[in-house]
Amino acid sequence: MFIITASQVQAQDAAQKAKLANVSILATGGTIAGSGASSTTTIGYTAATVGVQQLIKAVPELSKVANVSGEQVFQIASESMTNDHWLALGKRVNTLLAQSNVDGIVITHGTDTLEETAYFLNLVVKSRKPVVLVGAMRPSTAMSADGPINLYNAVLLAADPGAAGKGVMVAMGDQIHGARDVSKTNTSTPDAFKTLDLGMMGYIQGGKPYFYHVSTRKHTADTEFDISGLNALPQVDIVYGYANMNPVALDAFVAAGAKGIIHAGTGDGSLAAKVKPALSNARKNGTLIVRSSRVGQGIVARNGEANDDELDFVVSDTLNPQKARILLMLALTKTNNSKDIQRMFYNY
Ligand code: DAS
Repeated sequence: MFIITASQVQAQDAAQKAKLANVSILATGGTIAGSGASSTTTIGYTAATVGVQQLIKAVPELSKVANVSGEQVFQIASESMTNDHWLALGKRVNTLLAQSNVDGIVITHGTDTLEETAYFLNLVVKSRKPVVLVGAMRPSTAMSADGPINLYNAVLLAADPGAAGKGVMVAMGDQIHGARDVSKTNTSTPDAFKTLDLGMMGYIQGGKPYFYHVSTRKHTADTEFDISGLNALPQVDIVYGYANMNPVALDAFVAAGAKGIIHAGTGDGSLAAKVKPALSNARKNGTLIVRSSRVGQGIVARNGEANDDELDFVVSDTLNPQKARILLMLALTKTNNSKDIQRMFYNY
């Protein structure tokens, strides 16, 4: 009969742990940490109520794919995420990734602004180690909650050496998306996160990631942006284009001190006749203007729907308005030169 002693079991456990990657889970709130009145409550629940240790305890399988540690950095619904939250999170991520005992990071997050936090981190993380954002479309108390499997997939992705150097990723619904091009495309269904025209990165299947695409744009270790010395980001606001639009919102943002404006225009970033003079005046008074589009897919072409050279505007390329705002905020921490900023929109 083969008898194994307690110390041999401990030695085996230690050997097993030594083989696994160390993944830090940073929890910020959201539906993945949400709870509802019953198992059929998939709307009208409360986001950001379940703590990080409970999230980890609910998925015991995590210990088979990584040595995980949990940290509650915030506990908010992500529609209330602010620049201050982003700066604190970005600095914490960079501090942890600089440690040799941290191999990857998973951030649990609300889905409403998950794509924005992911893109912000894609521009400020100074490491090639994997950073994966994950959320859920159903609260933890719901029947067929997607949070546990999404968290399991996110941790195994962050623990996988093949995930290094690919930029910040989003793991939702068994899919791997790149931070730059993913967006939430549905208010409530579990398949809400999609990378439409530009293609998602791959799948997570049977406990393994499979990669098919990587971004051609600069990110993470190649970034020129540094938030280590920043305590605030320049104010940049978004005006939304629509039929019968007027310049009231634009004028109010400029009067309130916005350093940049993202114009989420109709079509190819078109400017309504009533709004163009106000945009041009704002630019002449020093506000940086970026022409983006409400459409969500496609290139906003320079000198297409407006003479950007003459107006001294920047175009957002394929970045949606909410991501263009993030890049412009970081760009304005380095320069006010519109040509240099346009280069950044073609690089990131
Ligand atoms: N309010 C949403 C948020 O926190 C809930 C969610 O989908 O995560 O983003």
